[in-house]
Amino acid sequence: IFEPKNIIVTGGCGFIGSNFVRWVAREHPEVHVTVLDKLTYAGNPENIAGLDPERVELVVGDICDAGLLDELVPGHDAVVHYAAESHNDNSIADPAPFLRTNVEGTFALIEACRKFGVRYHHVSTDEVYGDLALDDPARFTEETPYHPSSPYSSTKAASDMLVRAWVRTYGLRATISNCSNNYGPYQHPEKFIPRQITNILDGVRPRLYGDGRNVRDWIHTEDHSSAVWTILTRGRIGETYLIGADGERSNIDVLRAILRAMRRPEDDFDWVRDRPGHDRRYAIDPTKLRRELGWEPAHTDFAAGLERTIAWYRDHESWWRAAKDAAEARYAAQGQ
Ligand code: NAD
Ligand code: TDX
Repeated sequence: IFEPKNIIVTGGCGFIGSNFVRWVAREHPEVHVTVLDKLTYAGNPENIAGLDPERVELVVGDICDAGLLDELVPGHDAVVHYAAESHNDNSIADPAPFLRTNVEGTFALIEACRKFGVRYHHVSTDEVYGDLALDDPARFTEETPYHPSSPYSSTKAASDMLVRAWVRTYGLRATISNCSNNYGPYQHPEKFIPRQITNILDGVRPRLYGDGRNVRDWIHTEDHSSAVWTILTRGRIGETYLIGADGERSNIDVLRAILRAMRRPEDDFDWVRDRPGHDRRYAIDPTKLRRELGWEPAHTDFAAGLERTIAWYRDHESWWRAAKDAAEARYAAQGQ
């Protein structure tokens, strides 16, 4: 068992990274966290506001900045890498920042970890495996071949491959996790669930892509955080672990659940242009993580998690308003 005392969390001002930072501050108060975040449109320091400044420190900077990493990484026992350009629709409109942050940024981090002998955990996505047919009983496992579809997922796949090569060639002490779709508070309003909740709060009809039958495997972000901590501290070096909580749902079912919970008619939404190359279905088989490391998700009641998420957005308009208006302007330009 690895007991880190001083960790760097990249992207710790984003949705999932900030959940991990708050989770560590709550569950492991003996650990010091240095957040390294560029504060792009998706990063918000409010996501980690109010935490003890003795235990959580924010460094604003770019993971691609090798000089900064040379200063920052020594003295830490682990880097947990969440920072990324994370939105598929943005990657279709303009892939360049995805290549830079997701591929070159990962390269800079693993080089720094190699140089200073630091443990590395790589946070990735199930989208690297491509998609499954709706009627296919199979789910993704650690053995599924890589087959990414979008500029976003292909850059995440490339970053995973770099990490695997650094493990094998240089003996980098690394683990990789590939998680399914997260939901919960602090998710950027460009993403499906918060976009529809905030549309309804604004009196705007939700927007469903294509035929709405695409399936995503939903997990609460708290469960993703506990899984990453489990893998960081007890995972075997060089291994990949899939993270999922048996949460497969079609987009139209999720949208109807949001509409019901917000007391709107179930057909009160608009069909819009489909996402080009739109993956049909994602599904995770989390057996390895459960059997080998004994991890279990705690937030498996999706309806209850959705209710709490809706309540959070209702109570935090000042957090999402500016980001929402900017995201909707981007969508309007794409006819979505
Ligand atoms: P997000 O877009 O909400 O946050 C990304 C964060 O990274 C932001 O704080 C941003 O400022 C920061 N960042 C971006 N480029 C940077 C750079 N060059 N240098 C430093 N910081 C930079 O993303 P998220 O949804 O929280 O996703 C976090 C990670 O989890 C990503 O690696 C993503 O691929 C992975 N992931 C996400 C999901 C999901 O459902 N959202 C599922 C599985 C895996
Ligand atoms: O307005 C919308 N209408 C709609 O039907 C939006 C924004 C999305 N969708 C659909 C597209 C997807 O099938 O909803 C589904 C979820 O969309 P996103 O929230 O954009 O997520 P997805 O593309 O599945 O990717 C997410 O999960 C895997 C994260 O954004 C990635 O970072 C993660 O790797």
